[in-house]
Amino acid sequence: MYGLVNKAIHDMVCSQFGEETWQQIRQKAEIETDTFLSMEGYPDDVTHRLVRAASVVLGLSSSEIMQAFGEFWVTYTAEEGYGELMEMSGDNLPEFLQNLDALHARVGITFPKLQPPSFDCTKTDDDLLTLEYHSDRAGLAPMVLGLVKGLGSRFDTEVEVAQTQSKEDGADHDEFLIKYKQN
Ligand code: 1MF
Repeated sequence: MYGLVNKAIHDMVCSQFGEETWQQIRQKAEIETDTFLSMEGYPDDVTHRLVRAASVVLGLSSSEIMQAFGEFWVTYTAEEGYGELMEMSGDNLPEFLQNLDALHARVGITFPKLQPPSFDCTKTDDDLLTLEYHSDRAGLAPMVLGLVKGLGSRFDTEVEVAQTQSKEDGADHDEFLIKYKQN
């Protein structure tokens, strides 16, 4: 994944727990550098090692870390150079989720090493959405829970999100049910 992801993990840890905690996590993850280059591609393994190490050092599950990171990502990217991209992608939760593939297509034009996931969002009722998440990457479904919650905060929308299908349990893709209410 692009270094932007690892840089975001670094910035999240440092802002919430401080530099010393970051150094512990970095050492446990066996990572040599303190400066991830946003534009450079890194092996996915680097990100997974950071999540695992953070889980041990902070005493939280990997799933909790990934959810927190998903929430963080929404505000982080909006503030770190992708505000316009985020604004172009919708004014409310269902619209934004429907536009996620277009968002990644835009990023992919400039950054061809992007391996974008694909999201398929369907409105099943007034206040209900189903969200299919297709990714070549394994293990990131908990991050999607956080991303949806982060979008809820972004759009002042109350959300309840639950995973209803999991690739880990043999399903073809991950799927989420989202109940929402815009304030
Ligand atoms: O392949 C990748 O490197 C990659 C990185 C981040 C692919 C996708 C993403 C974003 N995505 C991460 C979780 C899913 C990963 C997967 O299943 O393969 C989150 C998508 C998302 C969902 C809900 C709401 C907002 C979301 O993201 C908005 C977004 C997406 C991508 C970028 C920014 C905001 C982005 C921008 C530039 C990038 C990489 C990602 O790379 C750079 C950065 C700086 C300079 C050059 C390239």
